Amino acid sequence: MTEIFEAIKRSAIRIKEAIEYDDTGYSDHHNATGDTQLKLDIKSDLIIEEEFQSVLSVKEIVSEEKEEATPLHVNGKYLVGYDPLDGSSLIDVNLSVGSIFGIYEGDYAGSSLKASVYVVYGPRVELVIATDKVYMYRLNKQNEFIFQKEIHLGEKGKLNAPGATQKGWSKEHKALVDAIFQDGYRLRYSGGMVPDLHQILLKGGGLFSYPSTSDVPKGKLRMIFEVFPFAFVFEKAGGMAIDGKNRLLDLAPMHPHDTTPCFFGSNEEIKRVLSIHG
Ligand code: AHM
Ligand code: MG
Repeated sequence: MTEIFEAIKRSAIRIKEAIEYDDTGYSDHHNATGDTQLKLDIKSDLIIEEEFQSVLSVKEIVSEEKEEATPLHVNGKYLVGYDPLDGSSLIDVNLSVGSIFGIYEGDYAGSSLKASVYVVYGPRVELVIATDKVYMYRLNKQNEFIFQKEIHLGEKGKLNAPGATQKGWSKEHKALVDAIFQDGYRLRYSGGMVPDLHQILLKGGGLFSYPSTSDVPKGKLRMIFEVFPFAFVFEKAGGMAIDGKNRLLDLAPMHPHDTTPCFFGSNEEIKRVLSIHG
């Protein structure tokens, strides 16, 4: 697994440079979900593919930016699902973005996830690895990721990050979000799931939701590349991650780009979601 983490670190350093200096414009291509790809989405995807090509333990990779999986090493043990540049439409307004990786064994079910990693490209570059615990690193001037601390969620937090188009929310969901704000929670939502979830993790807890809505009944966020990796991080940090009713890591996608409603948070907030959506 270490060689996979090292490849992710090398990719992150190259992607950081691309974000800082490359053209932020759109390409002429679309990804499997139909989004027009930025030149930076395509470049980040290529960087990661290149770095994994030399990692013999990687059997196959599947990216948010590609329709199908790409086989790499027949005798490899792991499958890696990744979103090379999540929230990339925020780059032109200079907000933080991220890369997300899920390291699976056997198939891409939530229960097959062995580790997950995410990188935040913000004022600083930070990398979080979840295995048995959740470890945070920060990039220094010499381009080394230096260990900072373990991440633990409190039982209850103070932040609320309610995603998706509000006019498509169900009545129950709207009532839940209103009630949470009434209890004094503060709104924190940038539109980038990596920095939004990183903030909740580092500030001790809260709730991030991307529910089912009238326009996207199965939510927007993809299981393999976004939802499962973060569900793993939240559970290992002492929190919970559900689709409203079920534990997210008990789900399995039928297709690489399948999405699901999702709620990530500390235990009190997720119990509250269960009492309404469950
Ligand atoms: P992307 O993978 O196309 O960048 O989309 C994913 C992003 C997440 O980072 C974020 O949480 C979500 O889309 C925001 O969506 P919305 O603006 O609908 O709340
Ligand atoms: Mg994404």
